[in-house]
Amino acid sequence: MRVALTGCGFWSRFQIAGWREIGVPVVAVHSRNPERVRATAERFGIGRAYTDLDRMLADGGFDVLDVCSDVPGHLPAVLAAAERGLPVICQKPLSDKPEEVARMADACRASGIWWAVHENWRFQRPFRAMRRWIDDGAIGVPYRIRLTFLQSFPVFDNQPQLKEAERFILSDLGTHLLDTARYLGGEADRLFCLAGRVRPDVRGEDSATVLLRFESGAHGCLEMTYAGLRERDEFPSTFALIEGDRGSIELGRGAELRLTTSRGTRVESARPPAYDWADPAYLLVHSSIVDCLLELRDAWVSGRPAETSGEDNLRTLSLVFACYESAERGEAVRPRRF
Ligand code: 89V
Repeated sequence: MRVALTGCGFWSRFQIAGWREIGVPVVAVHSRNPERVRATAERFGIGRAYTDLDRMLADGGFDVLDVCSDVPGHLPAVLAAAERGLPVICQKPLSDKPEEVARMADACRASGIWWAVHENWRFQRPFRAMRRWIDDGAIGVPYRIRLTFLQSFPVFDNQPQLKEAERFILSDLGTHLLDTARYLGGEADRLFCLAGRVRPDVRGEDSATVLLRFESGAHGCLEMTYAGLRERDEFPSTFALIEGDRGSIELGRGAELRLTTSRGTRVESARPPAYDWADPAYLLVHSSIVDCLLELRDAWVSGRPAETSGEDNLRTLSLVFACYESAERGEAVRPRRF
């Protein structure tokens, strides 16, 4: 498998390092910004650098296009790949606009390409361990899943575009949490969301609370903010509590998991490996890039849909857009399928 990558912003550095970590070469790189693409190519010793996406696609010599640009760049890149019948991986969220997501889905379905979303949150080590325990029946039948991401981390220092986004936390982070909620609890058929802007210097909503009803009957509760000020903050950790009829799993600071049943509490660390290319401030997230890419590579090589295939991710995005609709209407809504 050989990859071409478009987008040379903050995230691409870790994405390219992640591909290298699993032995997949990035053979060509594109950005409309000539300095950025030159710097990225030099940094990673990539021979082919382009400022024209169509040119890179026309030159070929790779199997998959990895779309690692800012959100507004996703639509044209995914459409261009679909038009050429080229398999494509796109960063989450595909878009913050349902009509753009529908266009991408239509184009990928019509061309019949293999398409996937780089949705790495659910690949964080603690969530994989939690899911194993649930599948093993360790806590019986889950009846409530709580995910909490309450941060004061200056996220805009590295990703200034998030400060200007009309749709912010539900689209950027809510996508991750809703996807992880699906991974842990299955599909949700109804939700209620409250969203608001706390910081006056941020354009979109920077705080949200979501109540979910899973098809299983379990309840979900997701809380997220970047406007937090707490004594024991820990970026980029999601804290979690899953309650079942025979026990519970708690995820706390330092990726520490606590499995409690009638026999007592078992404590286990789910700390990720510390890759030397990862930013220590983002370790949990950056290390999950590797596990996500491994799944994407294996899926592509064996010709099966990825765990986070485009089709699968549409279900997550249905929940994200349902959150915006619910917050606007002030009532519970059912997610609309793409
Ligand atoms: O992973 C992400 O999507 C990032 C961050 C965790 C900083 O929100 O944008």
